Amino acid sequence: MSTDYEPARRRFMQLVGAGTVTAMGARPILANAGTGAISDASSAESSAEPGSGTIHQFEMSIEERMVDVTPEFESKVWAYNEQVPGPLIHVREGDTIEAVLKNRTEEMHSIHWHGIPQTGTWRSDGAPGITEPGVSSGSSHTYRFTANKPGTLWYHCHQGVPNHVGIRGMWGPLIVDPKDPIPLEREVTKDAILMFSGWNPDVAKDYFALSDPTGGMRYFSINGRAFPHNQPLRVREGDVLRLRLMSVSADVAFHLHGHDMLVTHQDGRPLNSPELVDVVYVAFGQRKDVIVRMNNPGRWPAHDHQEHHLSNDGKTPGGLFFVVEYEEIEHDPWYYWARKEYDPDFYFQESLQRGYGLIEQPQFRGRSF
Ligand SMILES: [Cu+2]
Repeated sequence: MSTDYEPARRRFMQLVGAGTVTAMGARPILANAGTGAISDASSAESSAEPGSGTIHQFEMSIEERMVDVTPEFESKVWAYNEQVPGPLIHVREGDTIEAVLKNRTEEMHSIHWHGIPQTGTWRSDGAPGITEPGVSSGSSHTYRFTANKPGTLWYHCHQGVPNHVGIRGMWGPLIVDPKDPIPLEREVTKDAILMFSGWNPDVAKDYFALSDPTGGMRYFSINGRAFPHNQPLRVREGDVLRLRLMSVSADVAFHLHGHDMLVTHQDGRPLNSPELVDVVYVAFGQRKDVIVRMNNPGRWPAHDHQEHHLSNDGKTPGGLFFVVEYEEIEHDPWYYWARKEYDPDFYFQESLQRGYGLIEQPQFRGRSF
């Protein structure tokens, strides 16, 4: 099997085996340190509490931005750290997160840490009017909690959810590496995050036109971009591919051609009976992890099987569709993406290898307007 990098988890397990879990081993490499992200692990030794993991301290902001879902369709968003999806937050089970959220928009927002039980820290659950007053325009709020549930989690605003989460991009991935991964997880050579959401072109330029704009969704995207404006996912024969499928505001009946997928985790937890499937349904808010042995070289469509998610406002092909490309297969000149400029981090493949803390993806930044 050929691997061009060591999965972060395997690296971590090696460190555990060697008894050298130190601040240096956990030091995150930030994709961009220019927008308020604080490197956490450099101070881990001084801030570690007995019996707890590393403390990750970082700042997050919310900004008004415009994003291109396709070259023909742009939408106003409220973007965590200027980007949609929001930045990757990657920690280990038992680590503590201390996030300072600064709201630079006119509207009230919050962060709900979806999947975190908030044991003893219910005031950090991020539900305005219930667990906190809400983070109003110009103010800031600190969330502090322990990531005591592992797996594929996510974070999102909990104010005006149908608008803010539904079509305004207020969501991002929260990956908590388990203390005790299942054996197959340790074999993974390529790890990818896919977040599925919808967009409403009728109200894209008016933040406040509808409190619930979800009924008019006519664009659908993976990590904020609709086909063909999204990206292929490249693998090599012998790779063990993990897809972390996350339904944000579009459910998905996900189908990968040419391979069966083993559904190993649901909502972060390993399943007692993993199932080998060729379609996997992911309900709203749900996450399912599938692990696929890449043993069938070719160029393979991967897509939602709900046809109404496969157009860009009626124009096909579009929506929740992409291609898994084996590197061994040369691009035919007639291939749809034959001359596509490749982004190797579109599915967070590289960001997931960058260590721990808050890790930004500059390619997902929206623009000012
Ligand atoms: Cu919000």
